[in-house]
Amino acid sequence: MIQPFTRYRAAKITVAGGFGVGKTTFIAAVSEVPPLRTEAPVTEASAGLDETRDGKGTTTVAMDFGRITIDDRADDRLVLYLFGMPGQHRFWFMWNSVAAGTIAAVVLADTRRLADAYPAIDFFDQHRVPYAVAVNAFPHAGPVTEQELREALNVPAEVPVLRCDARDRAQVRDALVRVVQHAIHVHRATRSSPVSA
Ligand SMILES: Nc1nc2c(ncn2[C@@H]2O[C@H](COP(=O)(O)OP(=O)(O)OP(=O)(O)O)[C@@H](O)[C@H]2O)c(=O)[nH]1
Ligand SMILES: [Mg+2]
Repeated sequence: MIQPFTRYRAAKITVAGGFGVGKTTFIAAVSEVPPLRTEAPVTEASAGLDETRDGKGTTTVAMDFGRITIDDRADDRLVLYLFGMPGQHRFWFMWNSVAAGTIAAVVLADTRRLADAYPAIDFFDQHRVPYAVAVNAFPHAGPVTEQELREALNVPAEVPVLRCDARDRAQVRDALVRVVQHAIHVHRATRSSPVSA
């Protein structure tokens, strides 16, 4: 219960990355409210437009939304509002709207197709939004060291690169805490402003 003098803080976090990397899964794993999804079937009619991967039958066509309370002390509460980007190229025009006002982002990456993370990394670099890269745990992904990941993704040393199974609530929560800590550090150091639509 919120006490009379609870300090209530809220922040928007964006979850991005390539098609089918686990953005919708990541938000659903951790949300304390039923997540809002905008999934549509990948149909034959969209053959050649929609990508298909790992037998994935649906794709996000607008955004995902969820919420998690991170800091839940009696006098201080931090709630994160999670917005998931659509991964498919034809929906990238929505990224500005979905990310508007975000204080930080998680870019999900799959080691089998790291290059799919580049557009999201470029987007947050351009908008000066602090982000962490979370490498997802897909089967057959193979072992890759953090150094190899950093070189392949070309992210600077200060950007956190973590491992995170998007299906695991505790790992997703840890990734979010880490990106919030990183964002606080970056915002203090640079006084950067949120994305404007
Ligand atoms: N093994 C494994 N499967 C995962 C993991 N994360 C996601 N998946 C699976 O990958 C599939 C794609 O996940 P989605 O969450 O729909 O991916 P998305 O990034 O939202 O996809 P788009 O919105 O279409 O770009 C689902 O079947 C998930 O269960 C993971 O860490 N490990
Ligand atoms: Mg999705």
